[in-house]
Amino acid sequence: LPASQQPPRSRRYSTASHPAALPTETLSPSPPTQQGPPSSRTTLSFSITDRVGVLDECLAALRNRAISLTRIESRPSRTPDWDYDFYVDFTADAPATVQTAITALKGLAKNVRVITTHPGAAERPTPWFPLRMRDLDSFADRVLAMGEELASDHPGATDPDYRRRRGRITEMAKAYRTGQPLPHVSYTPAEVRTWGAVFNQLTSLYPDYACREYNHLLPLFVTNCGYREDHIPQIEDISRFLQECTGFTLRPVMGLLSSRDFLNALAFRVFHSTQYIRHPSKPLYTPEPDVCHELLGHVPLFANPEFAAFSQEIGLASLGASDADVEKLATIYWFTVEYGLCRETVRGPDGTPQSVVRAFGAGLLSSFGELAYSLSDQPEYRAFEPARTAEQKYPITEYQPVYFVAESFKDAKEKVREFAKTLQRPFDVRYDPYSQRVIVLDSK
Ligand code: HBI
Ligand code: NLE
Ligand code: FE
Repeated sequence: LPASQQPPRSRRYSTASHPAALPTETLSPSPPTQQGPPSSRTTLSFSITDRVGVLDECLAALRNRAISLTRIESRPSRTPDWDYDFYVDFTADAPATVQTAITALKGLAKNVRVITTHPGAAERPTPWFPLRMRDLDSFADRVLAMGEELASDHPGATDPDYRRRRGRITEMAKAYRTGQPLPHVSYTPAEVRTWGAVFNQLTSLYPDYACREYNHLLPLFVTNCGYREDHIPQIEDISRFLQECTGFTLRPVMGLLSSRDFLNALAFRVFHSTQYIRHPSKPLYTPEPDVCHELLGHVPLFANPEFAAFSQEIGLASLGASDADVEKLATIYWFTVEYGLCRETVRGPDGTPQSVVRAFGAGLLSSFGELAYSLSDQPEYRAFEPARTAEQKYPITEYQPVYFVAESFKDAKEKVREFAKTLQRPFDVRYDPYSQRVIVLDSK
């Protein structure tokens, strides 16, 4: 509504700033941003024993320090006396002001507890993030053009037919919009041969190189989505099947997205999938995502409910995160979802249990060359520890010099979840699968 037609703002201190209380359109497309000069935001609770004027005295302790209340709620305490609990949100000009107000409140009220406080100096404008499924349409043409490093040594860079073919496939991805049927690609016999070579080599390694969860799921895709040596499955069929398993869906993409865009989509349980295939001259390793990497590397594990939930959590953590935090999440994603190794126990030939290292990262599960290399004695292994792993530099166009080994597939998921929770943001987010919207909860 234009400002002149908007209902008058509530004069009460209330939850009016809560997103659920606003018409949803006002939430989109911009998430909460800082207004005016930076100020610290605090949520605290306190209790009083009822007598005339006591709340007024408590609020005066805030008012006298030029602290502005943005919310106050009360409820009867669970005590036999006439006690009340209050929850307040407020903004103040500096953390020191908050401290003196808390000290004053402690002299007037009981159980003064700071629930959260965000120092103003650290506040930053929140980067844009998608709130509705169709906001993902804006990623369509925001791809990093075949990466500068890739261009020169990419085997397809000097093959005009290959480039033309890719151009036609990526045009369909660029034109795709939410709600439309996913583009169908009629692969040529030569493309199917490339797929077949990759498929046969990889499936011969999986029993001894891929993690147990992957080996459990792959046959489902043979049965339900036509994974075969002589057929490149269509993302439409895979997306429909994944949706029935875990609610994950695929969207076509022209190529590499920024880490932020790519991770943001995971919040919606959406995975961006390329549809073109690698150059036939180098079937065993390509630095870029292609249909082999997406379908053989990534897709099967999205049918695992826990892996799906874990992927979405990384996505939710990336929404509106600082550039530095997105970089950390992307690095952790790289060393788990893309290049993760894990330990597992298998029965040896004589039936005795033995501990082995297996691959669960998609970049390994789609590359015959790197899968074998990663489980040889050539690369360096380090224990997976998110806070440390997040700082590791890595090359993107060659085999990884360092891999991180998780105690188990499950352990990797749990550790990443814990890590994602430690990243600070002045709001929290939820995903509502019915409306396919992100809900922003203010004042975390
Ligand atoms: N874009 N299309 C696409 N596919 C990816 O796997 C991908 C990406 N952009 C960034 C990215 N991966 C990495 O930065 C991850 O570590 C997030
Ligand atoms: N190197 C992988 C492969 O050859 O399948 C692709 C990695 C994409 C990040
Ligand atoms: Fe990938």
